[in-house]
Amino acid sequence: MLSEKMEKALNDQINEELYSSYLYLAMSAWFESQNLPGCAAWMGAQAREENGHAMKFFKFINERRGRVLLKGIKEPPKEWKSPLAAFEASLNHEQHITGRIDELMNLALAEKDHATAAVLQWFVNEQVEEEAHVDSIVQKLKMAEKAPGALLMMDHALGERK
Ligand code: OFO
Repeated sequence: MLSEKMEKALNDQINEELYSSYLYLAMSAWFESQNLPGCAAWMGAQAREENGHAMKFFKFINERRGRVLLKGIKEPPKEWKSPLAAFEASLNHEQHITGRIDELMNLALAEKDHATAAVLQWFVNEQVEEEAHVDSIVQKLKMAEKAPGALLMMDHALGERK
């Protein structure tokens, strides 16, 4: 059984994950408008992955006989100054999510809720991977700013993401 406090915190995280998905979908739409289909595809894949994160929490709450309660999803931004600015915003967002996951883990440990802690451990590892991945794209985009043509090559490479 989930405590009431944990159930609410996990429901809030479903909303955070759905917002993440919405944010990356908005970035995908913006990249399409900038004629960067590879970046758009990368963000589209990211949006689907975030939806999967929301569903992991959704399934877990149900398995623990909790009640999933969905809330409204905040409107994401529509524009970014540059491809670099969009990926930097993505990195900031992932750092925010890491903070949220850490808080959830603190709560699970304080409540001695080992089942929830085990699920959260997957997210702790996932956040390390996500932050590292986005950060490496940010670093490459910084280098690409000084090399004409490099952005198009990066766009092509990012479009290879499955
Ligand atoms: Fe990007 O990891 Fe979920 O939110």
